Parts: sequence; structure tokens; C-alpha cells
Amino acid sequence: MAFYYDQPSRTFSEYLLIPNLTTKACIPDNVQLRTPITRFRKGEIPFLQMNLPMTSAIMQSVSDHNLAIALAGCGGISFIYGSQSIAEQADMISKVKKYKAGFVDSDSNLTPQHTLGDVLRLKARTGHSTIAITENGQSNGKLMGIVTSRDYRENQMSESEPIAGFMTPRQSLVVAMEGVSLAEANETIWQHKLNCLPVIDKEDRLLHLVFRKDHDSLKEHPLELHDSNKQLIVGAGINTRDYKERVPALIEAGADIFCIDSSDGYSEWQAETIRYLKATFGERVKVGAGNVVDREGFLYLAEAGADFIKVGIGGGSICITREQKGIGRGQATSVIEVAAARQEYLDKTGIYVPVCSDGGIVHDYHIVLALAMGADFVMLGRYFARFDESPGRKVLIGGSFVKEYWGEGSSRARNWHRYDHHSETKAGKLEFEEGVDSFIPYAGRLKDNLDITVSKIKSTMCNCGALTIPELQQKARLTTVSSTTIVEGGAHDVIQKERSSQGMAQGR
Ligand code: RVP
Repeated sequence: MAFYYDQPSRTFSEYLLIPNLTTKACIPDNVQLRTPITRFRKGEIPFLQMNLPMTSAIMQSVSDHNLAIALAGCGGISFIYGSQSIAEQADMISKVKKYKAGFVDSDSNLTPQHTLGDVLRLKARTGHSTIAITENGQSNGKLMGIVTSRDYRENQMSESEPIAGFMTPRQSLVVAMEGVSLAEANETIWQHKLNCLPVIDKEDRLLHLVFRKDHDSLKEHPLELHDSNKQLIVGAGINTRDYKERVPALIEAGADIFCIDSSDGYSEWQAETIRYLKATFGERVKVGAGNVVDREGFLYLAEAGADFIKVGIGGGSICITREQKGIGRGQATSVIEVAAARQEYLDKTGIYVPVCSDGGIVHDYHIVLALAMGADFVMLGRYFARFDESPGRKVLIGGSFVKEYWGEGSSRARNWHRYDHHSETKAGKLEFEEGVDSFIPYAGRLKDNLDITVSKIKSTMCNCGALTIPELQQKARLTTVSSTTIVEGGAHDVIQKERSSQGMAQGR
């Protein structure tokens, strides 16, 4: 006979936190959000920790190299999506690892033979007025000169005029040599009153541009997450089919941590993948697994050696798995049960396996609830897809800007690895969709939004009398709420004037 659970499963919106005593030491400035992401023996220091309990979803519309750079700058980790070729994914990983704050790859490049018309069209497309002129028109070609809007008069010169005739040529440019530090580059920019300093190698090939406005980027990112070489930390999504080829290529590109990406992780393929990777590359390869929603799923992947375990089926904003297949579980109930299983595993083995709550975060306070319920960090898709740094297109609809956001189970993503069960007949195609293609309100820069979210998280933690995530997990008191309590929690019985957008970063 089938097994029936006594209680319905619940979502985050069905819970609230009850405040504990807030001591005078409990102020947001004293809260720190450092959290482990890899398994560790009790009492030892985890191999990898984050400065922010947030990761970005393994999705085409969320985690590319640009978002990964922005998020690592704020202390979290992106998992670059695996639903692309191995070479493309490795390229994104290496872009993150090679990134140096303040040193940008030139995205606007032409040759001396191009014309003023080409300059104007490129400027209109990218919005950038500094154009590197290289021998072959590539961002790493031999530097021949620079064009900025100071070099031409738009309406008084012929559009057919070759760039060679009006660019600032290489011999008149102040440049810096490979290996220059950001502090030295900024000093040169300051001394020569430059807007942009090209960095070149011994053969005169262009490596980077340093812009005057990036002067403060280090001060802006005190929580930046980097490795011992000062390179940003980045993760990568993998699947249970081509990992034998994909993982070595991604290690070579510099990936710091992997996560097996699947809508249902309680499977022999995941255990096999983890065991193969650990046996082949040793403990230095870190692999998260999932997704699971119960004790059994967690214990199975923990036994297999997963470094962290991801929780959630069907709760994602673009996910229709529950509608299509009738599997899944309320996100809050899943996290609570998995966190209890993690404690059971810790008591038995002395090993702590971090838990990630993945999907279904609608409001900022849901993040604190997930942490209070035992998650060590969360994974978010919709939240990050709204920002400038995400890969989706920004579109104007009905007078408002929106961004594109599509599920990995939508036919647009064509990520059949995430959803198939190694069926040979089905391989290479999706028979039905488990996700949708959508628009979400555009929200601006990642850092601006994250600052508001983090200040809300810290403020709630102070209400709960907790200065760290483990303290929150230990002290939190949670209550379920009735539907009328939820109504009481919003503004009610008033005629509301327009609300400021500040502090509503997470609103739907
Ligand atoms: P959300 O943050 O609510 O947008 O959810 C993101 C999560 O949804 C992802 O991390 C992943 O677990 C899940 N997902 C991604 N694609 C799909 C789908 O197409 N069904 N679901």
C-alpha cells in the first residue's frame, strides 16, 4: 500500500519568525553571513566558504560569466550553466578566472581601415565611446590606436573617412605593460589625466583597458570571494552523462566547484557520477548534488560523497514540474526535513554536509526563513535574472523594462540532460516541457539590489538575536500562519499612496 504523509507540505509564505531577545550587540554591522559550501568534519575548517549565503541558478538565463563575476564580487558563487557545449562552458569559466577588477577586455574593436561610419554604428550598438583600434580588429590584436568621441566631429566629417586618418595613434598613447597592478594603472591614469589606459604585452598586443571610473571597484567589493591566487571563485553545472569529458575540461579552465544539475537527484546516476569524480580526481574535486526533497534522498547523496546537497522540486518560479508530472514538495517542508537528516548524518558520522535551498524564493525574507530552517545557503534564479549582469535580453513592454527568463526545462533551453532518465529513445530531445519562457521586471544592477536584500537579512537576524547563520539555525523560533494572518501582514484597511521602490527589490 502506498505511504501517506500525515501533514500537507508547506511553502515559505506559510511561516513567520518569532523575535528573540535582541541584545545591544545584535546590530546589523555585527552580523556576518559567512557559510560553508563543502562538507567538513566537525571542528575542522570547510575547504570552501562563501561570504554571502547566495548562489545563482544553473540556468542559461541566469549564470554566465558576467553574472558570476558580479556575484563573486559580492561574496557568493554562480554555477555557470552546463546546457551548452563543453568548450563554451569552459570559456565562460576561464573568463571569470582571468577577470581582474578594473581590467576589462575591450568589447569595441575595429581596424585602421574601418571608417567613421563603422565607429558611429558600433558606438550606437554598444553604447561605449572608447574603441580600440587593432591590426586585426580583435580585442587582443596588435594595438594601432584608440578612438574616442574627442577624435572626430560627427557632422563635419565624411562617414567614409578611414579611422587611420583621425585615431589617436599608438605612438601618442600612454600605455601600461602586462603585469601592472590596478594601483599602478590608476596612478598612471591620474598623472596623465587619462580616461582610459590600454594594457599591452611585449609584442604590443592589447590585453585590457583600465578605465578611470573603475578606480573604486576594490573598495566597492569588501566581501569579494577569491582563491589563493586572487582569482574569483566560480562553480559549474554538470550532468550525469558527459561528466567524464566535461569535468576535466572545466577543471583545466579553473572551475572551483561543481554541481550535478537535475530536477530529481535521488538517482543511481548521481551516486555513480560523484563516486567516479572522487575516485578519478580525489577529494580536491568538490561536487554538489541534487535536487532532493526528503530524508532518504539526502542520506543517499551524502553517503555517495556529495559535498553539498540541493533541495527543491517544482518550486522554481518558471517550473511546471508539479503540474506536468505530479512530483514535488512544498519548499519549506523539504528544507526542514532535509536539515533534520543532515543533523542525523552529522551525529552518526561527524561530517557536516551543507544544504542549499533551491528555487521558490519570492521575497527577501524567504531567504532568512530558509536559513533559519537549516539551509546553509540558497540558490536563486528569478532574483538574479532581473539584473543588468544576467544574460537575458532587456525589453521595453508597456512602458516598463523587463528581462527574459526561461526555465531549463523549457523547449527554449533544450536542456534534456536535466530532465531525462538516461532513456536511449528520448536522448537528445525533450518530450514535454517542465519549464516556461517568461518576462520578469528589470531591476538594475546586481550590487544595488543585493545591498538591500542583505540589509533585510541582517536586520531580521538581529530580531532573532542571531549574529551568524549557525546561531540563527540554533535559536530560530518559527510559526505557521493562517491565511488571515498573511492578509494582516500586508498593508490593509488603508488607501495606500504610491510606495517607494526602495526596499521592494524582491517584490513580484
Ligand atoms: P527561482 O529562483 O524560483 O526562479 O527558481 C530557480 C530554480 O528553478 C533553479 O535553480 C532550478 O532548480 C529550477 N528550475 C530551472 N529550470 C526549471 C524548469 O524549467 N522547470 N526549474
